[in-house]
Amino acid sequence: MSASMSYLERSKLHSNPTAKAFLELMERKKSNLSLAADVTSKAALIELADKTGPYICLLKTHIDVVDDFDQDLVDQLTALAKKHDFMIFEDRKFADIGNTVKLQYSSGVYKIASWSDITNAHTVPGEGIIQGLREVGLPLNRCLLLLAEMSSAGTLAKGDYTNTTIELARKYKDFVVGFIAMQRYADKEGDDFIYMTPGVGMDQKTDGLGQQWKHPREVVYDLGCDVIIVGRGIYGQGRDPAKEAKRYQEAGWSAYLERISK
Ligand code: 5BU
Repeated sequence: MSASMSYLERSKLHSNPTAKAFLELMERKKSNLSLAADVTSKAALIELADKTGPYICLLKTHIDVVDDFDQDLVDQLTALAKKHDFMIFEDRKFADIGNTVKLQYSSGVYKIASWSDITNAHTVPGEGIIQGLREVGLPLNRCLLLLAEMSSAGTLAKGDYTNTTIELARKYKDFVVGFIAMQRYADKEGDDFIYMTPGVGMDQKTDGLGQQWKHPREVVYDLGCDVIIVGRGIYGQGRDPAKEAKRYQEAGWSAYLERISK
């Protein structure tokens, strides 16, 4: 697969049903924007998801930062996902041994596997983490992104670590559908990974805590990534989330159209 193929063309060739549905959704909605909804109350999260819903393909959550989390929040978010046609990605960044992540993914307060279409994991523990998550997620038609790189200054996820992560993704292709990455990597025969990139913002470069923001065009057109993940650029202080979401959707989509017509 090449960076110049459309999401729709890629969806036709993709073997993972959730990745296939996600690529179709992006094309149908003309959106490669994921909202990073890092707010701490249930009401704020629901309001933000509803306001930005028309413009996003993916709602990215950190469900453990919500003070008043309950099952009703999950029910409301999944109803909004249906209403606005987006998927849900719990950015859980699992990082433990296979047996533990199985429990963390399926059980506890959040029961992530029961509602989150996509989740992600570090590869620090080795391939057991993928095997554990896969045992829970595959029967539920879920899929996984591996953290191949991070957006933050001084990240240790680079070089050999990133290369080994890519090899692990190839080994578990039925469940691993892409990466959190800062660039598209060279494809091998049969690869079609979805590249999701955080650290995207049009108005500021850094947040003083290590985050580094790039322009959507740089991420999608220059670096070949598929999904821009935007948080504070959309809901930060003084911003109108619907207006900003529309602005990021347009920037991300026009960079994609430019890329596939290269
Ligand atoms: P921001 O407000 O646009 O900076 O939010 C970025 C989001 O992406 C936030 O939820 C982070 O936890 C998440 N993130 C990131 O910023 N960098 C990374 O490498 C990874 C996730 Br992985």
